[in-house]
Amino acid sequence: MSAERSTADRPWWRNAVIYQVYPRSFADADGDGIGDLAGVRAQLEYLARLGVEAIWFGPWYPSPMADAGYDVADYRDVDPTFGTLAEAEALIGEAHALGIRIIIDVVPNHCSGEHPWFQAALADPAAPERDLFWFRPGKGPDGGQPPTGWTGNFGGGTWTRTTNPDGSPGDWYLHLFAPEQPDFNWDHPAVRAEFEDVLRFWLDRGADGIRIDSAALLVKDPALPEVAEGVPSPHTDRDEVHEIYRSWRRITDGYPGDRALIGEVWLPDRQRFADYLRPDELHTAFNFDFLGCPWDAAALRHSIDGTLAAHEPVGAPATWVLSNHDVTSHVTRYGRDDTSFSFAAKREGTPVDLELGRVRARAAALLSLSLPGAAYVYQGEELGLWEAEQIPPELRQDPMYARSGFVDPGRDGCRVPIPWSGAEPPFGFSPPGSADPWLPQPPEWKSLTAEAQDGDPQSMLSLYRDALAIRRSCPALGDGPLRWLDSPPGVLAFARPDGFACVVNFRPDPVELPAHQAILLTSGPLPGGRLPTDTAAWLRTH
Ligand code: TEU
Repeated sequence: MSAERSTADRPWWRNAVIYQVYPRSFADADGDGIGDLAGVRAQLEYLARLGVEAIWFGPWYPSPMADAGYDVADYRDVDPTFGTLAEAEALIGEAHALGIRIIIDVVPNHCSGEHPWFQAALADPAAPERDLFWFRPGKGPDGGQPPTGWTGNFGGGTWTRTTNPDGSPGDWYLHLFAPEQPDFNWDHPAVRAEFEDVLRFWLDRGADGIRIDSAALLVKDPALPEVAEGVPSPHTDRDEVHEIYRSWRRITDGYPGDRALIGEVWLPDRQRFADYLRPDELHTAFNFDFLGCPWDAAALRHSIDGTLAAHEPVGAPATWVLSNHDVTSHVTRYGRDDTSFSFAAKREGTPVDLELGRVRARAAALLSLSLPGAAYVYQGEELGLWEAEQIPPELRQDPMYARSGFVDPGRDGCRVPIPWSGAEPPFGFSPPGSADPWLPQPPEWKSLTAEAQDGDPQSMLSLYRDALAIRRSCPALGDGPLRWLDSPPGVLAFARPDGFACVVNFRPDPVELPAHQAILLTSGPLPGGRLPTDTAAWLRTH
């Protein structure tokens, strides 16, 4: 050990490799074509063998599934499609027995239109539940115009008009996402109290962390002004939102063990982003700057430096994310001409070289898994799954697709059920004789099943297993310092404590490896001992 303090005694969330399970698409045990908790329980050994330290579950709550479960009707139960609350409790216990932590997804910005509070609010314009949401009269002579002209996150407007019990047109209500997802009014103390209780509900059941959906959106300007350049947004990243997370931090701090609050905070301004990670607020947040970054040495170095510099003053660890259930798979992104990601330009259907994307995704895995902080692995990333761009329009389910007027392809292509085994769909996702998977799997995935990759030392699955095993045996990876090493333009090389180095070559020509004692792992072959284009190496330097 060097003088560096060991990371082994730091809280898990500063270092962990966290695997994102998207419950609908992970494993289907009951044969309805939709993943479930029994399916996850049957695959916990797979995740333990992969070597992840925590699992983040997407929402598993009762939901009409207008937004794949991000429309929650009951925050204290499990949807029958996925199983029961008792099964969730059993799953948490089984994961803990395997040394795996559990992170629950909490969706506080909005609920489902089927939530009892919203149903009560709709039923009677005089109901007190009305104040728990944003009901407002419309503009114009008949109130026929929405209260604001804001654009929703799924496209379209953010207000839907209600009908009064007598059949007359009524007030409008706010929804930053789909109309089936009414926004809560966080100025109301009952909303705050409710979510504090929901947090306790899951922390009491052993949750080690809470992933906070749309964390920057909760507070709105009650004056409801229009969005305008140069003034704070009326609905995103309001200063008042921080008080909510201070109260949540007081709750997690009151629990034994290290319970973590993890924010989904999409903000272009790194400083504003880091404000969420001040010592009395969230523990960590997803690093979407890195996710959206093109496959380019200078751009990635800029993103890494900017990330570390923003986190340093608040003392929070960075996180590294390549993919999730909202974005185009990075195998596909990295196989395109323009390798960046943004919601505004998803580029579906543009030419893609999947082999190139695969090679780069392998290098990206070694890069992201050796940077300081925690790292996320989205389910199927360890299999090298690419974006399913060929889903027929009539099978697409994401509300983003329809609400954008069928312009945005939506997010179904990164949510396709996992191929586990066998030579044809459903590839062991569901038991034999089941309903079709809720989204069709590309037949070409037969070479990407977990079974097909299991014994192959060159497979993506083996690369992830090997990388995670090395990371576990080297506690100095994860949280801690990073030092850039001298390298030619187009090569990223950095040292981590205790004699570890990572080198990634983005140049068109092979390069020599820096001085080293041993090669621990490479993302591809090293012809002539040199590091080829789009290849990464982990080295022991002393
Ligand atoms: O996503 C939130 C989200 O993607 C936005 O905050 C984002 O800034 C915007 O879409 C960019 O235009 C979360 C979930 O991850 C997603 O799956 C849900 O659909 C969404 O919240 C609503 O709950």
